Order: sequence, then C-alpha cells, then structure tokens
Amino acid sequence: MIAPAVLLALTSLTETALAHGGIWNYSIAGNWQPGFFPYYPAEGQSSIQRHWIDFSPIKDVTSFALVCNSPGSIAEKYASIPAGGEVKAYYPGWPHDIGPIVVWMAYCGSEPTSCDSFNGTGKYWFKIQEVGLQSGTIRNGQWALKDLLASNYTWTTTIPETLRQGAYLMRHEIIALHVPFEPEFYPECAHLWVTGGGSEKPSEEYLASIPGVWRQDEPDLHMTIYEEPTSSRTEWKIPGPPVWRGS
Ligand SMILES: *[C@@H]1O[C@H](CO)[C@@H](O)[C@H](O)[C@H]1NC(C)=O
Ligand SMILES: *[C@@H]1O[C@H](CO)[C@@H](O)[C@H](O)[C@H]1NC(C)=O
Ligand SMILES: *[C@@H]1O[C@H](CO)[C@@H](O)[C@H](O)[C@H]1NC(C)=O
Ligand SMILES: [Cu+2]
Repeated sequence: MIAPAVLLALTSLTETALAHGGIWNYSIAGNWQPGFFPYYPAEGQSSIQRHWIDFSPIKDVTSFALVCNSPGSIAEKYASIPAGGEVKAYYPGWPHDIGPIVVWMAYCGSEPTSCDSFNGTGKYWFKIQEVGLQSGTIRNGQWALKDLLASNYTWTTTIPETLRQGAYLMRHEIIALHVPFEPEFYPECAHLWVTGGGSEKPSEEYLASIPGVWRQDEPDLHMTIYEEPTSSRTEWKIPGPPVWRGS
C-alpha cells in the first residue's frame, strides 16, 4: 500500500523527470550516500545535501534560488573529506547534452557545523572546476554534459589539495543551453567538512557573488545553439572568475 502523498510525488516525478534532473547521491572519498530527495517528504530524510524542491531549472539569474536551489535550507549532516579528496555526484537519467558543468565552493567557517548559519548569498563563491566545450562546435561538440552522460551520469571533482580546513558548501551547477535564449541553471549544494591541514584560501579575484555572477546580457549564456554564427563556433568561454586550484 503506497501512501497518497508518495503516489502524488511519484506522479509529478514521472512528469518532470523526463525533462530535467539533479544530484541524487554523492560519493565522498569513495563512499556513496543519499542526497536530499525532493520527491519524498522532507521529514525523515537526513543527508549532506541542502533541500531542493524539484528537478526544474532556475531561469532567473537574480533569484536567491540560484545559490543552493529552492528552498536551499540547511542539510542535516556534513561529509568529512580531506583536501585533495574526490567527490562524485550522481545525476540519474540526466537528459541534456549541451552545456557546461561548474563546481563551486564557499567557506562557511572554521567550526564543523558552520554552514548551519551560513546563507551562501553573496560574494563567497570560488570555482574549483569548470568544463565547457572541449572540442567541436557549439551545436554538436563535446560539452561537459556529454561527458556526464558517457560516465553513467557521474561527475567527479577533486577538492583542491591545499585548501584550508573548514566547513564548506560545495555547489554543483549544470547550465543547460539547449533552449534558445533561455539558459537553465541546475544548482545543488552539499555540506562538507574539509580536513587535511591545508592553509590556503582563494584571493579576491577568484570570488564571485551568487546570485550576480550570471547576467541576463551575457552573450555566451543567452544565445541559440541552433543558428549561425553561434552554432558552428568552436570556442565558448565560461563566464565568471578563473578556477582556483591552489598552489
Ligand atoms: C541514492 O539516492 C536515492 C534518492 O535519495 C536513494 O533512494 C538511494 O538510497 C541512494 N543510494 C545510495 C547508494 O546512497
Ligand atoms: C538568504 O538571504 C537572502 C537575503 O536576505 C534571502 O532572500 C534568501 O531567501 C536567503 N536564502 C536562504 C537559503 O535562506
Ligand atoms: C551508475 O552509478 C551508480 C552510482 O554509483 C551505480 O549505482 C550504478 O550501478 C551504475 N550503473 C552502471 C551501469 O555502472
Ligand atoms: Cu530539462
């Protein structure tokens, strides 16, 4: 017997799952664990992922939902990981193949639970990874999203080895570019406790505000991949600050 609330959730799941998606699970230094699943009741869930409402994209680049999705309320847990460790994010059934993946972090504070009181809105964010168009054309080339589809919907990121210890938000962001002039943003955040004895932090030039980093008049986001001169271009630059890799 399935409870009506769950049935309802599953119905909306089949509708939206066809078009969109997000991170269901994380592997932290080799161990898989569940994220927050938006189509189950929040009650009873306990994970490292900030809460999100559904698989739909965020299209308003000024929205607070761009930070850690909507509602973006705090996660119940933290995953401990040494600097230099590997995080894998699992996007089962992810449907789109045109667009980049950008992975960001923000320092919440020096206590193991500092993210509990950290909103994330503002100039705190630095990129630790970005993959856009690696070869070919904007219309048909090898985008990060094609790599994601080719690797069983799994995206792998290494935490910079020299990053100072602390609590961090890790923000995965897919930008899907298949709809003309309507880039779709798919952010989700996780709580991390980074250990390992590093001492570095990114300087000002690496930091961006979210929301704020993406703009409505940014030509490389608000474009159509289906028409020239864009479709046959072989270069596409991810807007925003450079990636911080530590020294
Ligand atoms: C992956 O996430 C789903 C949805 O939250 C959950 O049902 C499943 O148990 C998770 N699997 C693992 C290995 O964490
Ligand atoms: C963060 O703060 C902004 C501005 O006060 C607010 O609008 C937004 O909803 C907050 N986000 C979260 C996740 O609480
Ligand atoms: C894809 O990755 C998920 C998460 O690690 C795993 O549960 C699943 O078995 C993998 N599927 C294949 C075909 O490798
Ligand atoms: Cu979609």
